[in-house]
Amino acid sequence: MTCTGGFFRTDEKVTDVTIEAIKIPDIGGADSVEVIEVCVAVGDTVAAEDSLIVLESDKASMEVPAPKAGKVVSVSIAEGDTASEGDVILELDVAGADDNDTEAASEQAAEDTAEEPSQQAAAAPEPAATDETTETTVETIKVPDIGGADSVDVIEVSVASGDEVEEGDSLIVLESDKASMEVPSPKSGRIVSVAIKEGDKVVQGDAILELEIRQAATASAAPEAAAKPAAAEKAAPAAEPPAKAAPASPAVEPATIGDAVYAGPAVRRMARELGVSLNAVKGSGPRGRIQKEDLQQYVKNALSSGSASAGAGLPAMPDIDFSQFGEISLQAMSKLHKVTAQNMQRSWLNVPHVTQFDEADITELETFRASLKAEAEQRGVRLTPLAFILKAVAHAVAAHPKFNVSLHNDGEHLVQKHYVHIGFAVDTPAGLVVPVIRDADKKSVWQLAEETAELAEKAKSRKLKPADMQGGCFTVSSLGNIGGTGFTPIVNAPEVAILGVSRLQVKPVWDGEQFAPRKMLPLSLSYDHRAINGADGGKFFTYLSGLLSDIRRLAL
Ligand code: CAO
Repeated sequence: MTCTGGFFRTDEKVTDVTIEAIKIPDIGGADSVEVIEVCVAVGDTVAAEDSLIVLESDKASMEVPAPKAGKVVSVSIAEGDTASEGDVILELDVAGADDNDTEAASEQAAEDTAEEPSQQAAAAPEPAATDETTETTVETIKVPDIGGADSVDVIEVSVASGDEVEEGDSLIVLESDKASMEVPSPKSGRIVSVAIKEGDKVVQGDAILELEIRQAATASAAPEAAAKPAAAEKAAPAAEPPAKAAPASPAVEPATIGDAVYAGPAVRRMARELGVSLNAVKGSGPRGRIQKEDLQQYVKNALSSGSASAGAGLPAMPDIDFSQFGEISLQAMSKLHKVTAQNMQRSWLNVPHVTQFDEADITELETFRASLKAEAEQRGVRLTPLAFILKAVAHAVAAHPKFNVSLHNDGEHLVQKHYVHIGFAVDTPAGLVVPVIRDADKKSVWQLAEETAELAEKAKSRKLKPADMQGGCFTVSSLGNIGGTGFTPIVNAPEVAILGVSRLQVKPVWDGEQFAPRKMLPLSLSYDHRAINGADGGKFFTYLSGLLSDIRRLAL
């Protein structure tokens, strides 16, 4: 921020001019204003112009920059304090600071200390020794680009006629209903007249004031310039503000003045650095002002929820107080639930899903399964349709290598897998888990039934190891024991396909001569359209349905 740089006092030189007390500068006559942010801590190294604190009155916010580089030795001010001009902010060890910076700031400090701006202003109209070698011009300083905002309120006029201002000093403060913005002086000079007052509404290009600028005259130009009365200059077409004045104080981006955001310059800068849109951040400060902590919390939440919304530019969900509609209570999500939520969202946002539906006639399979009931009991195995489905899926995946890939992160390759590990979703009291059966294509239906039961039991008693849930190529999610006629499962990325199984229904199916009651198993196949196209999906699905309808084909 440049607008306050000229107001600094660095007049307490404690030890051998290396430690300087940095004080609150002229804050436009406000008696005491709230410190809403302290941007530095003891031990921090700051560069000249780094923000030290942010002040906020009920009308404007203002960042106080470091007048020079140095190391913060002590901080005398805390967030929530109220402060007035001259209060010590901190002590800065400037020993290691850049010499030029230090010298320039010390000179400025000496000038400031010796003479208050008003006294300077009183003396200014009569430049003594320089009269013969300077010329004066009068420029109209106009309202710069205010980010396309229609009209904004002038909430503060920081200068008066006769004032001397340095380049960068704040001239006025503008405020829309959501943001405040200081307009700095593009040049040093003396205020000739002020064209606006507090409470006015302005738009880009409106005249703010006329500034008399003294410049060293060249030998040839001097006489002509000296003869030119200031009034004539004033009557001349108003000069456009120099390029430097076009954007307002860089600490408050003009583009945000029309946005629904109320935040100080430091927060805005931090948001820019983090790539966060402040529109998505809820402010906890006075009048909904966004504080540094709000931004930090927002980023923390986005990271911990795996939310891609900030980066993907998706609008954030509104924060709703549900208690306004009735009684509520908050229940902590289990770790598993949170991990599942993250994985689901990541897949949902990353994978372009296609879901196809089909029904497999498993009448014969069910007859065969029923015929195995006694043997299953002997073996101590529960033989549900799932073991057959896993067997058929493993067979289909092995026969359709396009379903056994993952997309490489380089965006250039597919990772083709030459193993067939099939995962299956298990609903547990703690949440959803997906244990993986390794080399499912090489296992018998009995083995698959046994392993499924074993892994499901481990899942429910939370005894699965990470390795038990890794390496899957394809997932089966069966809600057959629960019900439903179909659902659209979310691909368990980095796998590229998943099969949803719903509850079988006995349906009348036309066999060419008559309707016959058949046991129809509703299936849904979701796949990543980046890896699998619709034709491949259709072929795989038809093949799988065929296997389930006639399991003798599994032997082929
Ligand atoms: N249609 C009709 N009946 C079915 C069926 C289907 N598609 N699938 C299973 N059944 C029957 C079984 O045959 C069994 O009945 P019998 O004992 O009479 O044979 C009964 O339903 C119960 O089966 P089960 O659930 O105990 O066993 P399973 O092998 O079918 O499934 C498991 C095991 C672990 C997958 C299952 O218990 C489970 O957790 N399913 C939930 C998966 C899930 O949550 N998916 C959603 C993920 S996305 O949110």
